[in-house]
Amino acid sequence: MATDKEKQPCPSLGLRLLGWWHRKRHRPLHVSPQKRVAIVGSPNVGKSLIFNRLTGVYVTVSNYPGTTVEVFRGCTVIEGVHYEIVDTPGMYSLLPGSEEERVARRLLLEERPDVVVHVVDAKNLERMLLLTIQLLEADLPVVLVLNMMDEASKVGLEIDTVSLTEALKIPVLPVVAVTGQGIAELRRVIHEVAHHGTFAAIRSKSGRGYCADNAAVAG
Ligand SMILES: Nc1nc2c(ncn2[C@@H]2O[C@H](COP(=O)(O)OP(=O)(O)OP(=O)(O)O)[C@@H](O)[C@H]2O)c(=O)[nH]1
Ligand SMILES: [Mg+2]
Repeated sequence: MATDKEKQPCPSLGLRLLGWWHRKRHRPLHVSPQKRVAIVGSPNVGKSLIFNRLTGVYVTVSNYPGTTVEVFRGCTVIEGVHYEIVDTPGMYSLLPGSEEERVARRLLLEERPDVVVHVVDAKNLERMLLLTIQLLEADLPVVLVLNMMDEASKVGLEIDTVSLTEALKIPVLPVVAVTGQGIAELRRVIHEVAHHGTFAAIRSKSGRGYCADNAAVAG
């Protein structure tokens, strides 16, 4: 007598091909990451949009251990290297205040990501640089993303990214997350920082130095 398994009809070639494609699409989630990237910044600056642009739609969501704070983890491959990207809860400061800030702080200081992408709203840059300084003081490999450059331009704001790169000694990138402008360059810089550090990333552009608008950095 046929078992239940034997009674099931053999899947068609189409279904088997669909299964193969599905496994292939999801494979990156099951590969252990070689490098880890954390996206940090104040609430509502576009962290999740940048996270989505970097990872696509396949993400896992879980509560951070011992908390009710949700942490999104996704992945991407840059030049053959597998990266885990973590979208952290909004934080104003590295000094823990809210539960979200405590989780973000632990993600940074305990997991020690290979790259920390600090996203700021370009319109409120000055106010948000405090966190950049704290991240640098914690000896984290920071890339500063000036997001919402479309809105900054609309109100006539011009940001001297060359001076900012020179002053902070980290890559500074203008991004418009809603259109995807600057994301390809962000991927390149993440890869560079993960492998060679922030200083090399600054200098890697055309061998003359890197900054957001492709101009040379002095020195
Ligand atoms: N105009 C403009 N709007 C943007 C840009 N990036 C993000 N936004 C908008 O800003 C809002 C917040 O974006 P999110 O990606 O949710 O921001 P977040 O930092 O993840 O916010 P929290 O998770 O609450 O901390 C959304 O309405 C986005 O559409 C940008 O480059 N330009
Ligand atoms: Mg978010």
